[in-house]
Amino acid sequence: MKKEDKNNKTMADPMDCTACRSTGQMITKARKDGVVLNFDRAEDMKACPIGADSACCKHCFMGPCRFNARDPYKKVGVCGATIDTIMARNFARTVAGGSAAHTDHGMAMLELFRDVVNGKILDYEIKDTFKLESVAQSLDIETEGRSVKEIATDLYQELERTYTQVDGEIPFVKRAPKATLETWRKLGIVPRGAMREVVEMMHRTTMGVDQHYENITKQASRTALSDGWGGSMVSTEISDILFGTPTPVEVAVNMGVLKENMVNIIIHGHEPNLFESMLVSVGSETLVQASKDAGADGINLVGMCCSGAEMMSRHGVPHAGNFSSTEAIMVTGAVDAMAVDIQCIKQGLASVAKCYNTPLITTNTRAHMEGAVHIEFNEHDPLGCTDEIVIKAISRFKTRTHEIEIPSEVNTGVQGFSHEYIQYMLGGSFRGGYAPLNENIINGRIRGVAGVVGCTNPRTKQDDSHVKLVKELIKNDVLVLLTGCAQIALAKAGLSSPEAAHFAGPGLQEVCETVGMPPVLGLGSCVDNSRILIAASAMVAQGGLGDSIADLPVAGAAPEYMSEKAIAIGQYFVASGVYTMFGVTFPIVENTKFHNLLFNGLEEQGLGKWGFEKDPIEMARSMIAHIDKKRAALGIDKARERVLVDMSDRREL
Ligand code: NFS
Ligand code: SF4
Repeated sequence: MKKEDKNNKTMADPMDCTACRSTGQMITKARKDGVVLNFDRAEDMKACPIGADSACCKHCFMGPCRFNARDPYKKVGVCGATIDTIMARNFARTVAGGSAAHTDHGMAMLELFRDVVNGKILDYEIKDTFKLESVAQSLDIETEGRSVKEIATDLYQELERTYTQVDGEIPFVKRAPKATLETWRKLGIVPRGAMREVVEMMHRTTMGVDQHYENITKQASRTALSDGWGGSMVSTEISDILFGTPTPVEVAVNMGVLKENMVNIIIHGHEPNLFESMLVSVGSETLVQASKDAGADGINLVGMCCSGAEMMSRHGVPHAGNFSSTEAIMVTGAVDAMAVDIQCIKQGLASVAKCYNTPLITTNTRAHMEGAVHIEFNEHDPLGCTDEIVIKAISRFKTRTHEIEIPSEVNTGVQGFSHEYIQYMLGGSFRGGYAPLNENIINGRIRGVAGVVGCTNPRTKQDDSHVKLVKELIKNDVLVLLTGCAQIALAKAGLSSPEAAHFAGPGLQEVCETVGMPPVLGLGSCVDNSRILIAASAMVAQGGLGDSIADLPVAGAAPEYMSEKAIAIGQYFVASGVYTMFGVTFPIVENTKFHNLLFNGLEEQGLGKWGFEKDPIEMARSMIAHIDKKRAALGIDKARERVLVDMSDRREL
């Protein structure tokens, strides 16, 4: 349904923009207030059809060159580049961009770790020595009879190679199943060091260098693996060591976590250190008193997007919403400050913040924004920044002039399933391990495992595909692991509570009820997708489900993605052996050689493959069909007498 606004522009019905009721309520209010949000901008900005197909190149200034997707082989670029070269180069640069983001984030965490270990930074400490030891042991670092400082120093030196090494293999590929690692070695795609891979990827895709789509894609896999098994994995592991490994915690999610009578502060971004220090600041007696002196009942700290997902998992901090809601939430008028660091921070936030007199504060030296206030966050004096943010928020509370309208929705569920906890939860403390999961997969109670991850995107109805896809998967006894904005979508839909087990098929439901877990397990932020890789490796190591990740009855999806980082994640899952499906759009011309490589050829090389499907139910069916194919190859298909409810059954129902 479309309506016309006063300028005769058509506006989509808010409930066609989002499945999230509170966001829909704020879209309506924004229009009344004359405030433009991401949803309206998406209507206003038609996607360029040539770019959407990745059928153009601007890598040099003899171009830009563009192609007709209906007849892609009719032309070549001025340099002679074919459509396959051009699409592969564009894709590879997207992978490099996404990998660079995770890698730079991971490097920042590792740098922080180094300075905590050598005593230069005093505001943080190693919180999880158990995890420190287990990560060190996984890299063959001696832990017996050694001090925390000695182990941590060695671990730092070892992990630094993830980024800076120019030759050899990054440390964490040791954690991959042997057969998976052997496939990578055979194909020549074991990453050397993340910086080297990203730089080489950028070099190879500049004009006149690598002009074979297969060779470009190989380097794209190597670059992506340096993210998944490198940049991202180091980020997760170091963040756990410094701030604690998540264990299940009950958390409130949705815009209703804002409190009218409190000073509301939102942290949105990706690096957990800003948020960790913010927790300290909002706990300060002086600042709490200052908020009360201003007439508030106290300070209310909530998260959004991925840093929110990490803090929710580690500390149970309430989460106000995912990517598409970050502008909409300011329309409540109740946000007294929003502080951001890096990644997924829309520049549109600045103008919305201005409309509601909300201080928007950038904190990271790498990410300033016109129209925002910059208060630099420095790990040597973190509270200097975070205290000042609280003070700004209190003074905004004191001078609130806007009408406040906070949507009432609050959903509680359980979050914080780290790989370590899943292992403990399934096996109990004595027989901790993946044996019960594997047994339940082999006996057919659980059909397989799916990772559903990634963003929301205003070009598709917010949360809608996430929820439909996941409901269909669990109904068919597929256990779902979630991260990032996908995790928040499902939390808002009420699927994260153990009571949601009734949405699952009979087999999965039985397992959930026995263990007392929800049918979907939230693992944290996007860098925490590395936890899924580790879980998959643990399933292989446990035995009975093949030798490599490619043998497992698993699949992955990002049905509402928007970020380059999602493509990097998709490519590292594919290179790790997983069938990975994306929705919304895919930057490729179909029926080309490059298309065939991504969607078939990589699987023939022993890796996983890409899939694309806009309809979430169809997406679920493809994932389930793939899981069943893997079950058949493992010879465990007979164990499952329950069949998939197919389309004709559905119609009868
Ligand atoms: Ni992932 Fe996090 Fe969300 Fe997408 Fe952005 S917040 S790193 S990229 S939008 S899931
Ligand atoms: Fe055109 Fe080739 Fe230059 Fe790309 S690299 S813009 S295809 S001439």
